[in-house]
Amino acid sequence: MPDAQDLADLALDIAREAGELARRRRTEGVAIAATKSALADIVTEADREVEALVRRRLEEARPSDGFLGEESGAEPGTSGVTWVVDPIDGTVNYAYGIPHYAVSIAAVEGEPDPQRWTALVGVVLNPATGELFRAARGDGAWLDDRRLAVSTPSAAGALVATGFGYDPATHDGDFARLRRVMPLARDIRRAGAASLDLAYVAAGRLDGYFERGLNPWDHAAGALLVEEAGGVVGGVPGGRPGRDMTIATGPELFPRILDALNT
Ligand code: LIP
Repeated sequence: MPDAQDLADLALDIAREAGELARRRRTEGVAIAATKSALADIVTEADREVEALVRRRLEEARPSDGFLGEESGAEPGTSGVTWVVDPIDGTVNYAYGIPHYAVSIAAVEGEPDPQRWTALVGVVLNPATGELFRAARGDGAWLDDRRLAVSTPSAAGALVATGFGYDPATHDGDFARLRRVMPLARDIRRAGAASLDLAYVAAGRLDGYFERGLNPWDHAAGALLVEEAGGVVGGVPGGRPGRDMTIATGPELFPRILDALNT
């Protein structure tokens, strides 16, 4: 197995450079380059430029690794390690100038399939705040130099984050699931960046998070943060985080949210 600390050091260095580029482009003004799955699903020139930087740095450092990125797709490798990258997670926030977006970089071992891979390293950096969340398997989850731990909901209920798909046709189902979770919640948050929602669960800033429709690059790094902070991640019953559902909570809340989402 590759040395997770070496992978982590590389991911941190690249995330910092990529984050600075994203932050700088934001101050210069953001151009929408195209729409993808729906009119609301946008990609900016910065998304593409940041992913190209990450991909180039990884190819220079570890040319036999695989790559799976939101904007440039998949490239198989021969080393058994694949980098799963969302160059700017929270693209709509980024385009509107909301300082809540992240560079998300994960290194996984095995098949580049969220149902099968083993995440080794996860880094989530918010360039607007400078907060850098990181985890290496077996080494805990950290925010800068503070070790992270998931929370347990108070008697008032759980603070739960979620998100809604870009396709309006999916919203009825999303709202129905939200209605089923509400009895467990003191309140809901919808901040617009899955990787940061997951990082906040790891940090105890949220008691839980669930969302349908995520892509592998949205949850690859953040899910490892939650696990290394003592949390539980999952998807459909018996499954792992994936497009059908992603759930991340502390141990106490997980079965209750899973039950609410599947009754
Ligand atoms: C976003 C996620 C967010 C979700 C959005 C979108 P993007 O990723 O981070 O949680 O609700 O629909 O998928 O598109 O900004 O990389």
